[in-house]
Amino acid sequence: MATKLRLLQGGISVLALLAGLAGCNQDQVTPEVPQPTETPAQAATNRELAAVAKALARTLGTDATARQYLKAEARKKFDGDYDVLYQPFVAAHGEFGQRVAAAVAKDSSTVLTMAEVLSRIPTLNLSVPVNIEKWDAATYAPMVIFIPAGFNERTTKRVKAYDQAGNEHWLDAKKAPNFPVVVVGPSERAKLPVAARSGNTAKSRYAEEEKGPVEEGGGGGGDISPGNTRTSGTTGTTAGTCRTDKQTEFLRSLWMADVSQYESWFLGDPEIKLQILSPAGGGGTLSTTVVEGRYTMGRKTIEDTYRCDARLHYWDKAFLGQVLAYVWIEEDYGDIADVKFTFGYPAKNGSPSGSVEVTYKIANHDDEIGKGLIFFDDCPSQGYYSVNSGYTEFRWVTENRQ
Ligand SMILES: [Ca+2]
Ligand SMILES: [Ca+2]
Repeated sequence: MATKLRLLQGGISVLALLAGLAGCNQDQVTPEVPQPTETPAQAATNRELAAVAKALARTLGTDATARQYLKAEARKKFDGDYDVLYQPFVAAHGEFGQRVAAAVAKDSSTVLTMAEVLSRIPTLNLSVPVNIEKWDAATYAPMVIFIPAGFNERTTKRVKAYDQAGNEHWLDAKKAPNFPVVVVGPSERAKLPVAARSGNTAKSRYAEEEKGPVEEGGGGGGDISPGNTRTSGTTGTTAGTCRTDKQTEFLRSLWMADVSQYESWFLGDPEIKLQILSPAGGGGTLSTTVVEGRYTMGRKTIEDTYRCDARLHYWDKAFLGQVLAYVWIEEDYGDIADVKFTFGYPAKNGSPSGSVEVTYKIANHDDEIGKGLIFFDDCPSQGYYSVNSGYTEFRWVTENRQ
């Protein structure tokens, strides 16, 4: 998980927010609180991102046409969210890109050029995660925030925003403001690499692979929010008959108590990845990935119930065995590394205790929601599987059928 960030201290002036907004947003400027120390590398990255955010706020502030283009492009939701990749955008709006680059070059807090920033972050992304429909782009200059290196949904209390005059503001990291904000940072969804000349042809691994939600109608996969389940609380498993050998597993629904525990408002909708692994066997054989599924949905949808009918895998016990490991991740971005993990499990239903080992991939900024073992012969007693508790609880429902 990402290490924590000490937000840059010193010289911070909490100025009145933009005219017309000050009255309703005072409570969104949070008091200064001690933050964990950022590493020198994170501090350097944040200086670069701050220079880009400042340059964008300044340039957008003086260019109504660019604002209108940005709003129009974001509303296209090319990857399923209000995202616009920076390189294709400036390839189509060259003068805007040149002005941003000139503003970055003039900024004394960084020695990097915009071209160098883009070579390090080729999928640099602009998004308008909240209040885009309220945004009168012809007249309103939005503040711009950057996603700081070391950002962590659980611990970061506030994020820095710049207005068009270069003033700094602090926004609450937990609670979305009620005005539009432009967010700059690495894309959470685009595939690498993106060539500057490619036009707006970048692909999203989410837009391509998402299994759309389905209306409830026949079959399981019902509501799993606490208001709609028989009982709330932790879920156990009991020996049951929810599976038949040589049938297919489907993912029917997902639920989170509080999506902001895993994805802040300025990161838009959640990107949920499920990796199902067949554990390592004897003789040093490696674990193998059976399924790698990606699901995205509105923030409110998953806090209610996200219903889907996504095929996961065929379960033939003779081939896949009795147990599979589930790893749930909320994908952000970053460098990807292998994680080796050993799951222990107790004796149950007449079977002895044991342990299994799996190796899975996670990026250094991703949020691991949870992981656990799913046994063929164990069925969730509440009808759903669950990890964590309280605000961080996450539930899912599977169905085994022809
Ligand atoms: Ca996240
Ligand atoms: Ca997101």
